Amino acid sequence: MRDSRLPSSPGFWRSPLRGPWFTSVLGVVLLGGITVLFVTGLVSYAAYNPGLSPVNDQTPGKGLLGFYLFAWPTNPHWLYRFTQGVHVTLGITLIPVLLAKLWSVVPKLFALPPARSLAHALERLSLLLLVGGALFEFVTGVLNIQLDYIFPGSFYPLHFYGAWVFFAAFLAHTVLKLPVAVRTLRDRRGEKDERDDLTSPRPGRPTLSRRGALRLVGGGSLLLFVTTVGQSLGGALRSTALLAPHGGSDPGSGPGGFQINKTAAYAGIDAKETTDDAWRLVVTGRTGAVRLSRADLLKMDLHSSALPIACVEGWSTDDQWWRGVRLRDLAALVGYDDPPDLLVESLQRRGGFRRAALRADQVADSRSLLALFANGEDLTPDHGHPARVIVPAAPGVLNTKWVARMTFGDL
Ligand SMILES: Nc1nc2c(c(=O)[nH]1)N[C@H]1C(S)=C(S)[C@@H](COP(=O)(O)O)O[C@H]1N2
Ligand SMILES: [Mo]
Repeated sequence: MRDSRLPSSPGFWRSPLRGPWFTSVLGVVLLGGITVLFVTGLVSYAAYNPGLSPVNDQTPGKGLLGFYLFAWPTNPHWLYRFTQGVHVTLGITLIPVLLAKLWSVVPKLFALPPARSLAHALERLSLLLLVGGALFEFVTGVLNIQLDYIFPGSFYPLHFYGAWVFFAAFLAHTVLKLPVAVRTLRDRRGEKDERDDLTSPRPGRPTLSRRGALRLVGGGSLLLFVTTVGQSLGGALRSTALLAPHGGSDPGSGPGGFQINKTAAYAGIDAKETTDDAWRLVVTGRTGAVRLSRADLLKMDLHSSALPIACVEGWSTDDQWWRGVRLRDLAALVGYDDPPDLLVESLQRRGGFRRAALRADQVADSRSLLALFANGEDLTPDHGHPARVIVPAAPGVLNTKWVARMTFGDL
C-alpha cells in the first residue's frame, strides 16, 4: 500500500504545488463563479417560456425543480442578452479554474481504503456527483455553444437536470469545506502548508511557485475571456471573439449584416414560397382565421423597435432596427383587445426551431413585432423574409423566422 509507484499512495503524487492554500483559492473562486452560473442558467430556462407546453418544452413543469419558474419580463430589452452573455462567458472563463481545482485534489480520487466509515463513504459518493456533475455541465454547455447538438434529446432538459444534481452536491461540498478554506486563506500560509492530505509527503523540486501557478490559471482564464466576450459585447469588439463559433465569421455588411443562426438554405426554405404572390400569413383567433398577404400587412400600422437577437449559445447582436406590425394589432384583428398567448409557426419543414410560443405579456408589449424590415430594408432571406417575430428581452429561439401561421389563444 505504501508503494509510491501506485496512485493510491500519497507518495506517488509529487507536485509541490498541491496543498490546502492552492485548493482553497481555486475553491473560493468557483464558489462565486458557479453560483452565478447556476442562477443565470435557471433564469435562462425561465426565459424560454417552458410553461407554454408542449410547444417550447416537452416536460414543462420540471416537477419540484420548476418551483421557481416565473414569467420572464420584457424589460430591459437587453435582459436576456445580458444574463445569457454572463452565463456563457463566465462558464468558458472558469474552465481553467475548474481543471486546476480538479488537478489539485486528484490524489484523493485514488486514496485507499475506498471508505473508512459510513460518513466517509457518503462524502466520497457526493464527490462523485460533484465532479461528475461539474464535468457533465461544462461539457454539455461547451458542446451546445459549439453548435454540436449531439445529445440524445434536447440540450435543455439534460443541462437543466444536470445542473440541479451538480448544484446539490456543490452545496453539500461548500457546507463541508468552506470553513476549512476560509481558515486556510485567513492564516495566509501561502507557501508553507503543514502536513495534510493534499500536500505531497515527498514533494519534487518546485519549478513554479503556488502564486505563479495561480497566475498561470488566471492567465488561461483571461485568454479565454478576451477571445469569447466579444460575441456578447458587440460593436467593434465582436471581431475579437476568435473562440466563439460565430465570433470570427463575418456576418457581412449592410442592413442584413448581423449574425445569422440558421440560414434559409439550411432550413429548406423554398424561395418560390416566399414571393409576394405566393406567401400568405394565416392568423387565427377568437373570430376565426384571416389570410394576409404582404401587401395587406403593409397597409396596417407599421411600427419600429430597436432590439437585439440574443441566443442561448451566448452570442448576441447589437440592437437592430426592426419595422413591422405589432403583435397586439394582429391579436386585435382576430378578436382580442387584451392579447392572449401566441403560437407562431414557420414555413420551415426541417431542422432548427419551427415553432415557438409567446406569453400574453410578450404579445402585449408595444415593441413586439411581426417584422417585415430590418435596418430600413426588406428582411434578407436568412433573417426570415418575408416576416419574422421579434420580442424584447426574449431568447433568440422565440424570434421565429419565415412565419407562416400565428394562432392566438391561451396556451
Ligand atoms: N424558423 C426558424 N426561426 C428561428 C430559428 C430557426 O432555426 N428556425 N432559430 C432561432 C434562433 S435559435 C435564433 S438565436 C434566432 C436567430 O436569428 P438570426 O438568424 O436572424 O440572427 O432565430 C430564431 N428563429
Ligand atoms: Mo438561438
